[in-house]
Amino acid sequence: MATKTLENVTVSDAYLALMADRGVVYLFANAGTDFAPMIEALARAQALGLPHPKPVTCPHENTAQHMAIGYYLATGRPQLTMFHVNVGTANAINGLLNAARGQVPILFTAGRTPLNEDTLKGHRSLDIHWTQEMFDQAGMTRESVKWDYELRNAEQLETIVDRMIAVSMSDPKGPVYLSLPREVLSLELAKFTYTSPTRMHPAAPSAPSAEALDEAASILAKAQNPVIITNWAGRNPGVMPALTALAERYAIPVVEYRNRYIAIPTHHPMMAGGNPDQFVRAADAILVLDTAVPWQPSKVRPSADCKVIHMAPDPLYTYVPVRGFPADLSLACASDLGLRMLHDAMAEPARSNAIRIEKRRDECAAHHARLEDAWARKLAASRDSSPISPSWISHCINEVRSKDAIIVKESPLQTQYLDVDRPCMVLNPGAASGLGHGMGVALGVKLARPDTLVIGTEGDGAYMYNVPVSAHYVAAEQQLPILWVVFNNQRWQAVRRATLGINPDGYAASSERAPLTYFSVEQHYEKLVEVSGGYGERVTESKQMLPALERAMKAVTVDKRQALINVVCDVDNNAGGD
Ligand SMILES: Cc1ncc(C[n+]2csc(CCOP(=O)(O)OP(=O)(O)O)c2C)c(N)n1
Repeated sequence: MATKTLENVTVSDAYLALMADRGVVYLFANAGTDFAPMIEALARAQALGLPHPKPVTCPHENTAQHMAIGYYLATGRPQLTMFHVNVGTANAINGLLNAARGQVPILFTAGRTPLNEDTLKGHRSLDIHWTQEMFDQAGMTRESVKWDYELRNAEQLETIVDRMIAVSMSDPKGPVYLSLPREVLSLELAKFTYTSPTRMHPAAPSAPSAEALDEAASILAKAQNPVIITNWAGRNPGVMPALTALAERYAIPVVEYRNRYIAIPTHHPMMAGGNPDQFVRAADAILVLDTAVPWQPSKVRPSADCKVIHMAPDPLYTYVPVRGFPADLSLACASDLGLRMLHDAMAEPARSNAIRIEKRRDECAAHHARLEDAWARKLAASRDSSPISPSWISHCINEVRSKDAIIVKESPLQTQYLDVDRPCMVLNPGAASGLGHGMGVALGVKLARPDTLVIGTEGDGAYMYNVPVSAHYVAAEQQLPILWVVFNNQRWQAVRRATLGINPDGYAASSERAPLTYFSVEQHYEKLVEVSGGYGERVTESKQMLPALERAMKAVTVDKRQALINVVCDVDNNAGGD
């Protein structure tokens, strides 16, 4: 067993060395007085050129948590964040909820108010060290983390760091929380020895049992009208090739209902759009792939004899208290692995259904052609519309982007106009819909992939939740030239839509200005990016859209500055509400 030894270090020094040894590259942080020993350790590591996670100063916790999510999505590695005691933890909880519901492994840490009033190095020295103390600081996070702990001493440091990483990276992945008391971080150690490389690895992904797999394969292979419904599966980069191959071979339509990631290419004939209703009604077999909510039970239900199969790392979504979708069979596995196994297992039972499968192939292609036709008609109508339509903005973004661009969606962006053809090209990781996720995610992706064009799309409401001054600051400081596009419809359309959904003929419906759903001050978001040296433009007419995007692209790709296009636009009239 190989070991490494550090001499004359603090627990903070040892902690940073361990994290670096375990492959943690960045520390996304927002500091406070609790960080004093950690900052000293970071400064020491920098001065002496020792391995350590590189600190990224995030002026707001929301930026840090979501950068961690973005960096994870681009690398598949666990990410480290650290915040100021209870108050920093509180500000970071929106990001925690998105990470938890999106199964993102974040090592979410925070300082802990000094425990001692006047003894031990690191003891209390400010009034806040009393007023910020809580009986159970981790309690704030407990419903959304897989594991939490408070570091007690140096002896357990290696076990705790390794356990955090192994737990968070095991399926279903998710955040863990560690609080770090100032006295423990300040402890001085003559010697610290640890195992390197680590001997504690995450659990290998699970696979369905042979019996369950055969049963699922038989149901899907023999079905007359099967459908696959997904919205999150595309977050696993292995899903798009596996799903496309399975859907193609057995001619099964794939509905991407309220898709946060995209699991099948836009123009694939088995891509059946975003509305599951007609498919659910007609289905005799449904595969719900990594999807917590496959349809709205108040709108549609499968027939009584339709078999419903769920496949996901946690197919029962045990974190949701109430979820009553039928589940004749639930396969707990990584979705790409499960799909590949299913593909092979369906070959034999599908033989007897070959005629129906071939007929279905034509039906799916015809359905897809109708979708393409409707998308094209909508786009043609939006080309010159005033105010600018979200379809036109989406199309123009697709026109100017480079082939390898990654697009982050926290906006009414219409993904059917993006010609998606590869995994994880579009990311919408606000799994809990905690708004304020898009900009941090875009920053994290760009940090991991500096040579890739990253486009962050924001609704105007969403943009403000991002604490944009914080996000633009990080973009400038870390030299992350991102193209930002704000869909500025001067309202919270999703909230308005939900209001009308409950009372279609009510007072709110009869007013364009129902309380708490609109912004009445003309907002010049293009000026906000200038605060951090970025390029900003405001666009109000459709024909300005492409030239403005081209100028912004030049700022991003040639001048290496972030750029923001503030597009004053219409509401998106075919999006679902959050
Ligand atoms: C942190 C947080 N607060 C409030 C909400 C509720 N909410 C959902 S969508 C939405 C409006 C978003 O506005 P915008 O980004 O402009 O998009 P639009 O709805 O206009 O398309 C709000 C306020 C939320 N999801 N998250």
